[in-house]
Amino acid sequence: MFKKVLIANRGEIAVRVMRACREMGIASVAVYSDVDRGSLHVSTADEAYLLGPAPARESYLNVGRILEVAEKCGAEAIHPGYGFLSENARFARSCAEAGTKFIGPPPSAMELMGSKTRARTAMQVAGVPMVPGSARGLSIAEAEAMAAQIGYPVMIKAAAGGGGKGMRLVSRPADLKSSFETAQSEALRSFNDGEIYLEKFIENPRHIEIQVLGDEHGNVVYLGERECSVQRRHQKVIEEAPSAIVDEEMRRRMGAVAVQAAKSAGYANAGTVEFLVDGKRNFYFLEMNTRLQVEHPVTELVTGLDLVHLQLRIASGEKLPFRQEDVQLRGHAIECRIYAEDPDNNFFPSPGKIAKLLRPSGPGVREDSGVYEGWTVPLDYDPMLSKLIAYAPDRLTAIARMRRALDEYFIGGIKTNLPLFRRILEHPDFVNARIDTGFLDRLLAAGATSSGAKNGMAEIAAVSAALFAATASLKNGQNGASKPGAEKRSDASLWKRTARSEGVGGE
Ligand code: MV4
Repeated sequence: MFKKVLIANRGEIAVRVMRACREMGIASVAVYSDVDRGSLHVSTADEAYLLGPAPARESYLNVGRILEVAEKCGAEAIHPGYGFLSENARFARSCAEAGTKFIGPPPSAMELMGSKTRARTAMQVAGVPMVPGSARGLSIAEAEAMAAQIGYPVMIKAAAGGGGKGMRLVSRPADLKSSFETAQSEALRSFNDGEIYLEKFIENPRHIEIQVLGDEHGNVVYLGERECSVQRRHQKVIEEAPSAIVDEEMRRRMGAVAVQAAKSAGYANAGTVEFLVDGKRNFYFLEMNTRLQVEHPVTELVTGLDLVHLQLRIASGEKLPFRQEDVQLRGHAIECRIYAEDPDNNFFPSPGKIAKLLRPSGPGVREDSGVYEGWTVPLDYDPMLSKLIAYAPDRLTAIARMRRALDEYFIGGIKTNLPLFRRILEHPDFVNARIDTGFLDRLLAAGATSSGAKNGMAEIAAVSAALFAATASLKNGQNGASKPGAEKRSDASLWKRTARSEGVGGE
């Protein structure tokens, strides 16, 4: 096993990886930018080195400087976290050349999955179910012919894209040419690669992904699915495991496909195979993410595995310590991504000083955080503060637990999306697992967040009705402790409640 690992990231994921290192007796090395001197990941690490100025290009994306630090401090391996350099095959190659182990898949697998058309071709050959469409880049004329053949609406996508970038929905033949041209120039601008392909449009799909894990000896297992349909602008907001629509038989089929996809790509370490699932529960390969994902904790909670421990063991050459039949799913986990952003102002980033922080804990609650009270959230990076994860024996109890944990959570001094989660978790469609990738947009279109004083009577009635329905179905599930409408608590009333319980002394 490695004695020292450098974590080329910041925030909650850097802290998460350092915790695993500490548990395994591995020394951890933080790197940081000028504005991150006082960040939590710096004080969590055993050693820390300055990379450079705030802009990511000069700090967390600065390959030369990161490898120089690894060399100087004697780190044998680099964990890239997610984002930044995590899916950069050139970085993985540079690590190998510098004699430092990149904790992730082989660069060849990262390259293959980085090109959506190359990935589609390879996955098709491997027998992975695919949305009808092209397996390679197309000209406008070819796209028009293919769209006519598979039928409108179609989706135009950039081969170098992913995560929704450079994507266009085309509803009728008359729009194809201009959409193609827009998507192509956008792709050229963003990725310096204008390759465009086309797929049949799947309406209001669910986004369900399978976690895979492979060692460097050819063994690959799947660790169940994550339901990631609650998202906004291709940013996931809530994830859960398992998915309410995946039964054992569907899980086995999706898992077998994901393992096949990973094996045919020569994959090793942690990876995720993303699927679109249509209204008839048909699933189609979308893309493969070659990194540890933000939402990995929900899989950890339902499998009882520690994915970062396993990543470290795999990278150091160990075989997978269990077989597929040893993997058992138990209970239900839900994750909320807590952001410094203002849900009442179009989710505008809201960096600033965290003046007060009350964190949730107690049974079945995990908080993976990168912040502390008194810290100032910089405006230079993604404003995710923490992930709140609730775990319980079943979905409705996990929802109740998450609502309780959200009520305990108080982040003062900056705007956060906490009120949005309170709203989602009491929505009857969420409670009943009637979610697809359009769920959150529909909810947001229906009205302002519950914290706003601008709610009209109709909105209040709608919220009350939703609350009542949610509470009623929670009661049907199990605990009937709550009165309809009784659990609506604002940040302010939380403060009052806290003050009161402190006054009474230990409630
Ligand atoms: C699609 C689709 C419908 N049909 N492809 C969005 C992110 C990118 N990875 C692929 N995406 C989609 N591709 C076809 N053929 C709908 C989406 C999509 C989506 C996918 C996953 C999660 C959220 C989404 C939100 C809107 C659209």
